Amino acid sequence: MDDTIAAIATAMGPGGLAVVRVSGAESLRVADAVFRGSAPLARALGHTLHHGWAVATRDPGGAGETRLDEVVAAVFLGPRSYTGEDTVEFSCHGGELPARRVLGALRAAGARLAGPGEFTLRAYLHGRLDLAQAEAVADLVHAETESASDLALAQLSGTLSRRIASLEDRLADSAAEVEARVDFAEDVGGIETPAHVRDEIRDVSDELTRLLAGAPWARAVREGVRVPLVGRPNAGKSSLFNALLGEDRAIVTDEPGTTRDRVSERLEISGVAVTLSDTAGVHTAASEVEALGVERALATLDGAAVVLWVVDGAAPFTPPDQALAAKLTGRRVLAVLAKSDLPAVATAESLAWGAGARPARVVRVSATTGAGLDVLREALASLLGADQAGGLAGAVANPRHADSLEHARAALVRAAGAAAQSLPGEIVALELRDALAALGEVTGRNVSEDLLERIFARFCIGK
Ligand SMILES: Nc1nc2c(ncn2[C@@H]2O[C@H](COP(=O)(O)OP(=O)(O)O)[C@@H](O)[C@H]2O)c(=O)[nH]1
Ligand SMILES: [Mg+2]
Repeated sequence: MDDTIAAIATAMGPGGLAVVRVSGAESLRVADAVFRGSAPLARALGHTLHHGWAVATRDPGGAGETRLDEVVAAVFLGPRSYTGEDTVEFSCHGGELPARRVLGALRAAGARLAGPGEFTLRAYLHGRLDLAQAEAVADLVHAETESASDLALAQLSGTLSRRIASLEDRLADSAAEVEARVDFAEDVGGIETPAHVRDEIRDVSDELTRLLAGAPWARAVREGVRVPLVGRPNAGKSSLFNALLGEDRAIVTDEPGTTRDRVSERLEISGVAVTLSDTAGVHTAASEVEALGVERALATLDGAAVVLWVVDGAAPFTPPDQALAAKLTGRRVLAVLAKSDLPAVATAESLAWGAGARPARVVRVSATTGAGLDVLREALASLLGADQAGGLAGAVANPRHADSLEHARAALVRAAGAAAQSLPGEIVALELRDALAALGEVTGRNVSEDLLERIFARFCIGK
């Protein structure tokens, strides 16, 4: 962390501006080797802008300079900078070459090319952001809906971190108290865990339960979900796909088996980026191309958040429908009785499964009239967890965080059990320390190098 790093912070390609960032103990010296303005940047105050030229030395002897670009240098002095270190940001003209050449000159002057997320990693290592906040930076960059962006901003501003940190503080107090009683067992009345500590353990555990209840929805908002439509040929999948997208995208015909490959489109449902995929009808395929489509349709089920099982509501429910139903066992299924504008033949009762599983919801829709589409969208959102979620501020969107909180909660359940059975205080304390360590994986009070590496590998270079 002692060296000085540099990278292009903006996306490559033609554009208005391109920003090259330098950070580290030597960043002002390195920047001055490249910058020609009215005064050296080393003399600048923090949070100031300086117009000038970026130059490259023409030969190793240092005789003569070539102008690379006209730039504005922004100087931030540590610790009041993004990374916490002295930082210079050169705003270059947009396009790849000016920024690339300025970066080259900075490297020639001694800066090292930054790795992915290394500026943010430094912000974390210097205590400018905790780990959950640093991860929110990447979430913000990757957000595809306004809700995902709001969620990331709330996490970046520390809403989740504060909730977890306060739980950490409370558990640390409880653990210290239990440990003190163990150490001075004779003085403070034996091994009983006091009632107020037991209450505290239960309260913290309840708070974790509340946080985790909203986690599936928050994750759906953060990452988006995949929702495949499956069903027999002619059930009305492509029509529904089009109706949900509000445009004609997939081919609709009267001839069964026309959709031979899947067609995917993005849409937004209650702030979640949903990748909807229309698939070939699942049945015994007549041709080879079709068989391939059917195979792919079944493959899309893996990793799908919810499967939309489309059944022709205007036709009898048949053994092939039943066969498909069996393939859906164990998935989270939203059944759609399509063509509700026609007289109903198949009903919610007809959707009897073979192997014990049942659709979570059944909704009647008509792609032709649009009836039921809103109910379908709502049912989908509620299956994704919208019902359990409170607000998105302070929500647990990152599965890594959810795993750690789950771990902490399990340890607290064990701690409460041990306390209830009047087991030795050492055991209660051990479980409390385990819970604390798990919470520390979220805020970063307890993380390995390895974990940090994995987290920051997701970042862009220059962030
Ligand atoms: N009346 C009515 N017909 C529909 C509706 N949805 C689909 N269809 C018709 O059912 C047939 C098959 O539809 P399609 O979407 O291609 O089914 P897929 O094979 O499951 O993709 C076509 O003739 C559609 O016009 C609907 O909501 N109402
Ligand atoms: Mg189709």
